[in-house]
Amino acid sequence: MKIRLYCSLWIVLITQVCLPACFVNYVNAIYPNVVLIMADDLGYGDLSYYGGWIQTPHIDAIAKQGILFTDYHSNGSSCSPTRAALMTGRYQQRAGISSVIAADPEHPAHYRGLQFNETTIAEYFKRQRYASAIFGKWHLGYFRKYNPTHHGFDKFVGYVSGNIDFRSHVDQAGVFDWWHDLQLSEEEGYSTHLITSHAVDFIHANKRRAFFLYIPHEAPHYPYQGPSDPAHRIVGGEFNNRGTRPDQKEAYREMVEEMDKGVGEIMSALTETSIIDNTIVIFCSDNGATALGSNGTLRGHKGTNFEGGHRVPCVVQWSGQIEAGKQSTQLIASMDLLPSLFGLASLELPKDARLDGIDLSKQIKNSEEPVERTLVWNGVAIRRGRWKYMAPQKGFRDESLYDLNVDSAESKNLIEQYLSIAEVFRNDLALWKNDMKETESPQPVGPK
Ligand SMILES: [Ca+2]
Repeated sequence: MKIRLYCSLWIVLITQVCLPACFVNYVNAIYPNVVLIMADDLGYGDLSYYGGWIQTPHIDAIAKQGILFTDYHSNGSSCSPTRAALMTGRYQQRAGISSVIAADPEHPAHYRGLQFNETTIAEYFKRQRYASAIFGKWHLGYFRKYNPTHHGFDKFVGYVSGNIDFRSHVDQAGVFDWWHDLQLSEEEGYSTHLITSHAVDFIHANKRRAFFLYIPHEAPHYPYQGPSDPAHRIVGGEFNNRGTRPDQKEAYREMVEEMDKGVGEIMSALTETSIIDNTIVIFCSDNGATALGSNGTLRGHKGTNFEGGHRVPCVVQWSGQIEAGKQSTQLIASMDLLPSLFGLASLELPKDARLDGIDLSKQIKNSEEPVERTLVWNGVAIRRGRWKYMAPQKGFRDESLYDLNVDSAESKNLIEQYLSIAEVFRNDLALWKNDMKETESPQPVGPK
């Protein structure tokens, strides 16, 4: 009897104590961590490694150690749409988030958010027993019910609106907006520094298990405040959204430089914890730069469907797995990151995951030749191979067709010479719009 009792105790001890520990180590040894860092409104011509005007040695180092994409695109040309696509691996129109979720409670779009029929990248990773966290900007719903902790993230520190004062953490509607999970919470500090320090702490706390860490930075979105600038927004107050600095361009530079230092701290944390070789690090932007930043030689800026609105930097490092110093011309978008990360990690997505994004892990990891695919922006711009067709849209009454292989600046409208190509694209856009309309998640239009 006693022997049987001792045996039972040993079985309990082994299953309750040893197995979970063994399992955690097993997970860590096999599955890579993912660190996804995204800037806000950073343009194609802002970073030094893209030939830009701001020195960003730490982001450049990711490109030098890994692969740089010259034809990466944000799914949207503004914040919320790109984030919806990034989170779901699908066109943002399917989530009913085709435009920015507004800060103003008088605006119907204030009440929109990521609905619960959507499955997020954090939820897909969670099913694989990954730990997950988001530090920074959510912008997929103002209300508690839309909080990232309800969308697969174990931990959230940051803000739910489009931008906040970097010091007082007040949004542009004059509402305090700094959260720790589901609670509004005072925390002193420059938001770029806070985002970085929470990310570094998370890396140290989770170094022995697989994790998905999403770091959506505020920089260099307005208000234009450098790390030494004081707060200028107060709750319920009146203020200029863009800040008080007379030299806004210089503030913009400081903001990018400070974010770059933060990237360096995150890379150091991965090195100190000896998990750098088992971690995929991605740095990208959520849409093109405003007129204050630079989109290089590209036409247009944030909010437009020209390349300057959505062709943005993207670099990926996975030491020992991705050969250093590579470049790729693969046409790739925010919504491809979900399936590509699963491809890189050799993880299977559920069979019923109906993604629009495609697995480009072979182009990322093995520098395989680019594959041809079609991308659509806002239902009015469509790209396949070298060609980009633009339907008539706000500010542009005429259709246009550009050959991006020779004219990435979209300066020569070739539509009269290639009417048959335009006709194919016109039909493709009509089919795409019908598909989105049929599958679009309904969104609330008011408080109820
Ligand atoms: Ca943005």
